[in-house]
Amino acid sequence: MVKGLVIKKLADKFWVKSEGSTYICVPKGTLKSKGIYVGDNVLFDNNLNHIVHVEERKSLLIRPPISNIDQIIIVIAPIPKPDFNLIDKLILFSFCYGITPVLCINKLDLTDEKFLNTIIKTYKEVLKIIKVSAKDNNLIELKDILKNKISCFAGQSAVGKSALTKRILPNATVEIGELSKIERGKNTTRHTELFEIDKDTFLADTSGFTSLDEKLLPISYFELPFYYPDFLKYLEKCKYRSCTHTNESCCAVKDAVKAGILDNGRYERYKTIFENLKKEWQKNHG
Ligand SMILES: Nc1nc2c(ncn2[C@@H]2O[C@H](COP(=O)(O)OP(=O)(O)OP(=O)(O)O)[C@@H](O)[C@H]2O)c(=O)[nH]1
Ligand SMILES: [Mg+2]
Ligand SMILES: [Zn+2]
Repeated sequence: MVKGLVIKKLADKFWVKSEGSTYICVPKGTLKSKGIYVGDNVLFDNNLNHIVHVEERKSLLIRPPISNIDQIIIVIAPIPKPDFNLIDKLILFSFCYGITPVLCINKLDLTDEKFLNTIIKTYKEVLKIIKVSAKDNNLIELKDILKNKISCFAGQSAVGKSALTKRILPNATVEIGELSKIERGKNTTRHTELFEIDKDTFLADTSGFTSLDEKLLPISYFELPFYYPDFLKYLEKCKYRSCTHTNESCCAVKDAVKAGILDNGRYERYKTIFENLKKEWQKNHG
């Protein structure tokens, strides 16, 4: 048996990398292909190309489907227009699974100050923000953030995840979409693939998506406030120690929203996620 890393999955086949070679494997009878993800560390028979065991995971994301990552690079751009609901949920999923989220504003060549300021104002207290352009060769900050970590790109279709991957890894076989295709709402990248940048540095390109179901979050509604770092510092000023910043009176978060210090859109999205999680909890707890 040999140890390897699953770097790509297509239909029922898995590309497993081990000591510089890549093996196309299938799972051994009892292992179901559905239970194996890109990012999994596996044991496999390198003669029969059978995966026989999947090691315990640090984490597993369903969207994008990848396991064991350290960092999720949420890519956004001025075109297509950002889906803030998706951004907030991706950030939440990252925090819930102990994965570091980074917000990467791409297509800097197409952005204006107003766009940048809105994003920075809303998210600067939440996560690290970097600005890049896949049209530019200078991606030092992004490359630096990737160093010695397993990262994956995530976000809407056509924001430039594959274009950035190609800039960082010129030899990677990734397809970059044409705008006509994007306008028809088609995904260019159709699978998740993990590329090796360096011995300890991996980057996954993934396919874009538009929605993320908060029901998949591994938390209950009353835990939600703790996953909003931008709200947390107000909690001690709220009247109630367990304030959820929804229906309570004398809430410092609500005051900060009213004063324009916290972004109203982000707060409204928080309330929606809170209500949906609460409904889910009530359903499961009679
Ligand atoms: N002007 C400009 N265009 C860019 C930039 N980055 C990507 N694009 C263009 O945006 C389009 C979409 O890029 P992709 O890399 O295919 O987008 P994606 O996020 O991988 O999309 P999916 O694979 O469908 O999820 C292409 O036409 C790219 O050339 C950028 O920094 N500036
Ligand atoms: Mg792509
Ligand atoms: Zn409050």
